[in-house]
Amino acid sequence: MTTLTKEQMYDDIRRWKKEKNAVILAHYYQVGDIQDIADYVGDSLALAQKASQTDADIIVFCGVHFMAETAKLLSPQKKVLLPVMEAGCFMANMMDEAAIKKYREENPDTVILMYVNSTANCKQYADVCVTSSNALKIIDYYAKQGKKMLYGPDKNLGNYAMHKSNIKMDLWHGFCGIHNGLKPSDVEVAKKKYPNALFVAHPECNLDVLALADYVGSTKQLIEYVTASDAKEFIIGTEVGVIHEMEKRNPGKKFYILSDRLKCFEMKLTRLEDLYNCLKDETNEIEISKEVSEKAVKCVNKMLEFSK
Ligand code: CIZ
Ligand code: SF4
Repeated sequence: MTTLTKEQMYDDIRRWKKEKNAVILAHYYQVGDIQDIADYVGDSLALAQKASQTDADIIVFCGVHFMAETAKLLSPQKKVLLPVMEAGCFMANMMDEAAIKKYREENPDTVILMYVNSTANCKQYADVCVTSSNALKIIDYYAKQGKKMLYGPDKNLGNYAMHKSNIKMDLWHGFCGIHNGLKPSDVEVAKKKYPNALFVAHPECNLDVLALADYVGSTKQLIEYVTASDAKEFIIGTEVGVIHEMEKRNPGKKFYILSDRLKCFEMKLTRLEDLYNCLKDETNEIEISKEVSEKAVKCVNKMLEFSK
């Protein structure tokens, strides 16, 4: 247990970053104190791009395990540290390596589109990776080629893409426990309470919730939407951490979280103290075998080609 104040921890972190040539990447779902000291805050696509471009020797990834793994896939020669090793992702854990391997073997001609929220072990069997920021574009590309497709593990984003683009894909039956738990009645209650607010939602929510949204998008897209909008109040249908960046960019606008349940326990495991200790001691290094890494990185690179 450290008894340092936040500012004292920030001072040490800044000093170590310079001394060690380290960079701190943080996801929008992290607590505000971590977002505020990070070099880059973003969604998993932007953070993967940063990880592939940085010339730092150490990347401290404040997020969940699959995100740090993605950074390691793109920078195998760098030390990638995850402050809390147990911080996983409910959805990523819903795809089992043996099951996707079997699907690959039985469906050699199907394009496997793998949501970035998946383990490196599973990514080995994918043709292309996608995030919520680029999923529609990449799915559309393969649909236009008349390819048979599997999308997973998130059935909700898959259903949303099929609904938007009028295409068919096989879907894995994974979901995010936090977004999937939202109900249209939650939206109706919030809209009554805040009648002037627009409702924005993440595509990891069910279609019946998305049908009530004024705008659907990834965290980055939601942040950009509320910033560009003339409206002054918003009901937020994604993990509560995004509100930190929304408020920073939009003083004067009001943001209401749709439900108190929109808190990712895994993302919130990481406290400033964990980042502090991790950078100080250089602990919790992500390791991926060369064999897995060489296969899994291909689908991530393929995605980055689409995102240039
Ligand atoms: O892709 C990401 O970073 C996630 C998990 C959500 C989002 O929409 O940004
Ligand atoms: Fe995974 Fe859901 Fe947490 Fe995102 S919010 S990291 S999908 S459990």
